[in-house]
Amino acid sequence: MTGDSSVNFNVLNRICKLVVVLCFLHIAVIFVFYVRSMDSPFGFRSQHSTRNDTKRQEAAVEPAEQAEQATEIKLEKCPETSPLLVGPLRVEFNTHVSLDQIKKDNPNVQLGGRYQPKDCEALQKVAIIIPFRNRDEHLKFWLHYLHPILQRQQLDYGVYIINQEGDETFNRAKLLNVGYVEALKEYDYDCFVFSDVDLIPMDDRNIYRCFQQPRHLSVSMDKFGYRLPYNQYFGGVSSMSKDQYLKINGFPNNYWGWGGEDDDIYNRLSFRGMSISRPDGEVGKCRMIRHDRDRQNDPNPQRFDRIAHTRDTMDKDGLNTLTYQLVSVEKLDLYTKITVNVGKP
Ligand code: UDH
Ligand code: NGS
Repeated sequence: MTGDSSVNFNVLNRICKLVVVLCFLHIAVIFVFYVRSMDSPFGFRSQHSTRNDTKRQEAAVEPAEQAEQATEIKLEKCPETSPLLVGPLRVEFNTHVSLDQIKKDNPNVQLGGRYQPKDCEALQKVAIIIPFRNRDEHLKFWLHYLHPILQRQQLDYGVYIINQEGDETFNRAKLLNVGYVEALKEYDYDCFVFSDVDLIPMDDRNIYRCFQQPRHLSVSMDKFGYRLPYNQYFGGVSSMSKDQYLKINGFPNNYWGWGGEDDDIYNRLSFRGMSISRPDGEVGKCRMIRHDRDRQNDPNPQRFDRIAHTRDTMDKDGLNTLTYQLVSVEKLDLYTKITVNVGKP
């Protein structure tokens, strides 16, 4: 063997050793990264982890990682028809209900009357807006019946009681406008259900959500013999998407006292080319809690004149002219109470 060839052999030998070492190093690095990418002790994670599994994982990791996982584990959308619905319901108002009991019966309702389904992502984010003054007994019945129904409907919802401060004439439509604005300050709602406090649905298939067209939900009330009182009737309970509500400049602010504001809203919708969607008469059955006429809510003598001029007034009176003084926002166990001074006629 010549001197030159022995030098070449040594160089080749060293290069081979270096390549082998580099290969081992490479494999080691890959192995370390592989192990670090696992988050269970056995390096195995199911794609379809259950809600409980998710909770256990969250408990075991640091907050920063939790945030990362929250975006990673996305719930599936809820089905179009909730499997939890039961259909017709018995609704009666002769028993006593207490807020404590309602709270116990609805442990998954969060502070402020908020709820989100646990196992799926709700199809809509619904703010339920209730105009209110001195109707605490009715509100208890409403909460008692509606919280379980809304949860079975798999909605991501919040309940907003818009309480008119003082003794001035009541203004239902203006309170509803306030509810729309205040609810949106809190959450990115895409649907608004406007409900009187004394109306309870008798079938949970009457879904408190929004539809392609504005929806009238209280279509067959006991007090009207389970029929519509007239075709254009839009009072009681209705729903509108944000887009539908914005198209009509919200509701009128200048209907003080009882009557006509719901007809004005109906006019607004039809002048903007929308039609009314309704559940069928069976699903749309509901009961009203009987009561006397409220103080400071006498029939408004101007209502007929006002509804005759909706076309001219709707762009000049509504969401774009809404003014009010916010008095308080209280996050209670079963609802958010927003007290407001809406002024006087
Ligand atoms: N509302 C209050 N407080 C009031 C007035 C109205 O909370 O003082 C709210 C409440 O949500 C009610 C809604 O506004 O359900 C509509 O009230 P309304 O007076 O326009 O309608 P309602 O059908 O009563 O409740 C109509 C008068 C009934 C007279 C019955 C006489 N037997
Ligand atoms: C109409 C009112 C509506 C009211 C409806 C039902 O006459 O505001 O009766 O009232 N329209 C006018 O007065 C112009 S109820 O029987 O529920 O008290 O919603």
